[in-house]
Amino acid sequence: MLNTKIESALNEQIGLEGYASFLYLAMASWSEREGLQGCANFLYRQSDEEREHMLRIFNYINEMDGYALTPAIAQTPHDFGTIQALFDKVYAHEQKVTNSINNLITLSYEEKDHSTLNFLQWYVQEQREEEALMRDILTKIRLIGDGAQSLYYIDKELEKINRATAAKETTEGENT
Ligand code: OFO
Repeated sequence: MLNTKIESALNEQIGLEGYASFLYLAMASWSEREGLQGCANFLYRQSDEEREHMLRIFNYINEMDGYALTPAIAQTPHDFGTIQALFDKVYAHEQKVTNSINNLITLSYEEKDHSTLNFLQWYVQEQREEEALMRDILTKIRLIGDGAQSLYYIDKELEKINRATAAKETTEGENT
């Protein structure tokens, strides 16, 4: 059973994961329109992943006899300027999500909710990996350069990262 403070904090987290899913979907669409199919594929997959993160919390709340609520999703931006600006935004959002997970963990400690503490450990690792991945992408973009002629190489690099990430997820899925 969840206390109401934890239940509503988890429902807020659903909103953040849901927004991330829509934000990455908007970014995928923008990338596709810019002819950056590798970036688009990466972002479509990230968007699906965020939806799964959202559903994981949904299932947990209801399993714990709480009530998972569908969130209101704010309108995402539709114009991202440059690929570097886009990934700066992704990284900033991931940091925001990490912060929110940390606050949830602090609350779970305060409320002595060991089940939720245990449940949130998966997100701690996930956020660490996602932040590292986004930093890695930003470093590559800086190294390759953000100019028009560099975009082709950035896109190829993103396609490679996308394939590697998808393969890693498949392996992890088979082991859980
Ligand atoms: Fe849900 O992991 Fe990123 O935000």
